[in-house]
Amino acid sequence: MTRLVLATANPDKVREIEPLLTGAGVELVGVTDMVPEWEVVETGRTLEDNARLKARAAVVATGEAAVADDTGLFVTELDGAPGVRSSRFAGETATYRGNVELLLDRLRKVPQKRRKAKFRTAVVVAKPNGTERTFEGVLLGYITDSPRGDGGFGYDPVFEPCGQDLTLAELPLSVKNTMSHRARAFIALAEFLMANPDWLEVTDPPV
Ligand code: ITT
Repeated sequence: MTRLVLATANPDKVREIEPLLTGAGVELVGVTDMVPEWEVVETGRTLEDNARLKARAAVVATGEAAVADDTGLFVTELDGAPGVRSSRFAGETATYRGNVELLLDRLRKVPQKRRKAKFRTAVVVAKPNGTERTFEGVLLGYITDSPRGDGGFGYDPVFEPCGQDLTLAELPLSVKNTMSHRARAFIALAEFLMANPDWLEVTDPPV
């Protein structure tokens, strides 16, 4: 097994990501288990920028290769909001519930067929020698009228993937992990690592 530091402060994500990388011979270690005070201010303009900021900050803090994801919910009717600001939609100290309430309020008069949305995840894996790779995953769906389900996290109770009549919070994690934005991005990373088994070990500077 090769060690890879997981650069997130969100335990809900750790639970989802772990099963996605086990098949690729990767042992994930949470950055906050190694450096408890680890924290990153997400100042990037894109999901990729923020994922890179988190991955690089974890490389600096631990001296090891690290992976991070940044995810946003993009709602068509709201011109792509909350997007990169998904965690802070209802304010700097917003809770999952506060964000969901604000979203439903903004869409209060919007009919079902205009409630299209997508989750997008950018994953960046970074090594101490400066080499990086980026992967992405997208999930299309609709925002429901009210929250349903108590699985998942964040906006899951109000997101119904296309072709489903259950929200992501009503689906078991094993099903969310076959289709989600985050699953698609991390499966792409797992496939890359399986095709390039020495990639994490190589320490030469990039050319
Ligand atoms: P880290 O930056 O420490 O990884 P975070 O919670 O800030 O944790 P993101 O910036 O990637 O993570 O995510 C922004 C918000 O988007 C997050 O707080 C959730 O509210 C929401 N979110 C992310 N992934 C989600 C998912 O799979 N389902 C529902 N909501 C999600």
